[in-house]
Amino acid sequence: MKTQVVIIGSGPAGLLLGQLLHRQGIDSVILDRVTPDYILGRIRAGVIENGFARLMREAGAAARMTAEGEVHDAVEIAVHGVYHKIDLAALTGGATVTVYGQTEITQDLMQARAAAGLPGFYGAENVRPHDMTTDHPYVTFEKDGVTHRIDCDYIAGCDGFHGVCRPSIPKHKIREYERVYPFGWLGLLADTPPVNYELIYAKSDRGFALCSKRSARRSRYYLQVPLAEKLEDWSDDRFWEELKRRLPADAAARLVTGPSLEKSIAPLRSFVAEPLQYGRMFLVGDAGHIVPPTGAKGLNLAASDVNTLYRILTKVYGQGRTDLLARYSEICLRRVWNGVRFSWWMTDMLHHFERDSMEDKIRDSELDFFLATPDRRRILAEQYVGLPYEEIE
Ligand code: FAS
Ligand code: PHB
Repeated sequence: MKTQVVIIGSGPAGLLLGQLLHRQGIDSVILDRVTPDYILGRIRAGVIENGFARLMREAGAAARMTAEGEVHDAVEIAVHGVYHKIDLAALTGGATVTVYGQTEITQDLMQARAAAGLPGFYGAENVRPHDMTTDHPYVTFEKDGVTHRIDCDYIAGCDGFHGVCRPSIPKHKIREYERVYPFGWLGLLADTPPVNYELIYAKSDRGFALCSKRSARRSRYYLQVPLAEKLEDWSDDRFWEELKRRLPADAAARLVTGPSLEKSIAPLRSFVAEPLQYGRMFLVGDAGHIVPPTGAKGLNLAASDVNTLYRILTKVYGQGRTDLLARYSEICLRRVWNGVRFSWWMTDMLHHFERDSMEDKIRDSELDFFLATPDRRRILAEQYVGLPYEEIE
């Protein structure tokens, strides 16, 4: 088999890239080691920056997001029961975010790819990139006991944090930066009406909580829990009682509880690999970086990487601009590090690390400082809605 770009990973990054390349007449084959249903069963992100929404429209996969996504012009930060509204649109000259689940995005992109009849292999085992530093890289994989080879011009490593692409780069050619947090997020999805229209990021003496949603009928909640916490120790009732204790009184009083559709504990880490490329292989999204979800940046940084690679490859194939290939990592990393810093900052200010320690008191003071005036809230708002994408000249 031969194609122009092999995309390893059929999560949002791989699917969005494949769709955008297709719209420019660039062929790709997408590989994933699991099934589409398994990918759709992973409950993850919920907040989409405008840059991501624009790419979905450019990919021709935005109809449902436009119809069902909720445009939000504010978020609430509740500190020990007191609300502080972050008026995103007013503070940023009109920028907003869209609340629309990653599962829906992935489904929309899968349907768009299928409708275009683009090739791909799910259940692809032992996927391996080869000869990335030559002009003729290729990828091998096994399917139903048969080994396949796909020759290509470029490899897009969209295979997430636990994928095969980043580890295939020689250790002396890559540097990794990591910070692991001493807690995780226990998430719960339920078919109950959300407690609030705007998202609520709540800091309390008992720990952080987040009230989000997937629609007017489906809620998504998170609780900060110690890393050692076991999912089986968290009944639905225990989750709902703990959430009420971390929310402002009015929200706790009106919270509608119900049976969980999904519950999971996600560890929190900040991670960046540098550079995000090796020869003709490019790391995209979680394959190259991870952020704690407090800033709603993980999925959105994947989208900005996709934007950079898509625009570079369009100029390579359309104008012979192969000079741009060497700039992929540098361009992506500028926005990635901004996202890593913002996500760390939000996590640091809103979570409890060591109670009543000097560090915790300083965190409280930093949060109070940045919530105190519109100019300071603007610093948070501009990063939450997403910094602009860099032009590819
Ligand atoms: P993904 O991990 O989504 O997709 C990678 C794909 O590659 C997968 O389908 C996998 O099966 C495939 N793959 C892996 N290894 C392979 C191999 N060897 N061969 C073939 N295929 C392979 N972000 C937010 O903004 N907000 C959140 O609330 C949030 N919550 C999260 C919760 C969890 C538990 C996790 C893990 C992440 C969360 N994220 C959140 C971040 C998440 O949304 C990611 O940023 C997003 O999934 C990134 O998309 P991809 O880069 O496509 O990687
Ligand atoms: C979500 O809805 O899953 C979500 C929203 C905002 C975040 C993190 C997760 O910051």
